[in-house]
Amino acid sequence: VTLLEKFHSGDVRALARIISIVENGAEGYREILDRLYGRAGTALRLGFTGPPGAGKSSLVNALAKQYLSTGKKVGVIAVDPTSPFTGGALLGDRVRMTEFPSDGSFYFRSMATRGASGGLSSATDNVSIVYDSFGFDVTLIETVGVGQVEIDVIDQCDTVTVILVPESGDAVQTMKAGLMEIGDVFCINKSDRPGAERIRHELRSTLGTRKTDQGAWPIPIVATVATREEGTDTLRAAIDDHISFIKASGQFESHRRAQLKKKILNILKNRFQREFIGRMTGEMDFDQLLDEIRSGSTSPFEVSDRLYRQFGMLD
Ligand SMILES: Nc1nc2c(ncn2[C@@H]2O[C@H](COP(=O)(O)OP(=O)(O)O)[C@@H](O)[C@H]2O)c(=O)[nH]1
Ligand SMILES: [Mg+2]
Repeated sequence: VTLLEKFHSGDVRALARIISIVENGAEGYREILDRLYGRAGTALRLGFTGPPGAGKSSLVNALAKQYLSTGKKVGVIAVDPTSPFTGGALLGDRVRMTEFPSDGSFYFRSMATRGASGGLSSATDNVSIVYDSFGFDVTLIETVGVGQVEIDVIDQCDTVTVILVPESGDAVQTMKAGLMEIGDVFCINKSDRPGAERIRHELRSTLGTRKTDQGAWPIPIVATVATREEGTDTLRAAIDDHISFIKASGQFESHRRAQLKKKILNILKNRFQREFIGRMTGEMDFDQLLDEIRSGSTSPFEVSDRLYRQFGMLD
């Protein structure tokens, strides 16, 4: 029996192995993905982002339980941008996982930000495809709301929930962190703490200034206490509403198509970079070109033009 056959029969160890192969871009990962795409495309991708300690993992766990309790199969991807130093946090995630079933209806993967930009978002996308074709109904993706890599990951989600806490400070700070633009649903977690009402009001008035066209999605703000699973059913309902809304409006499909196009262009770009530029510059006598530039007889632009032309790419 092949690995893929085991995978399709619901074997969790085959799932784990395929995830590792795909995540690492190991031998054969391309062929695996080629086959999996035919069976993927229906799982929802739900993103959760917000400052460290806001309660993203706690909320994702609570929501995972809810989806499981209604018979849905759930995959989780936790993106940890500070990987080398968060052994504790990752361990915490793992400990919590003992509350979850190991019968193939649930899987958790934590991924570290890699050096190469773009590498992580394509890895999370590929792992989501694996989950999807394994038969999961929802993929919950947790990421800290910072750099471009995390934004790329969040971009791939159908619905983005931004999680704030009373301690997040004023709404202006949140806007500066770039979180305002990307949320479809806002969640004020740790609503058991003082200041929850205040941040809710500030958020409401700040969101009010976001361009709202006629018939646009009315962005909900949900208060939760993740650790007591309070408000998490309301949060889930808000997310489900958003999915229904974008499916009815056509945004769901157009967003997915846009993401696929972006992926194709990205694959091409990487391939060009690897193969074409490698071939172009592999046997190049750079020293001489650099001498010419240093002596002032040409510029990096002219040199690139010359190289480009040499390969018949520039008329
Ligand atoms: N008081 C309170 N603590 C919470 C709540 N949600 C999470 N926490 C705690 O906040 C800390 C950070 O939570 P975690 O889910 O790991 O946050 P993350 O870094 O955003 O993933 C943990 O100690 C949680 O137990 C909440 O609603 N109220
Ligand atoms: Mg976390």
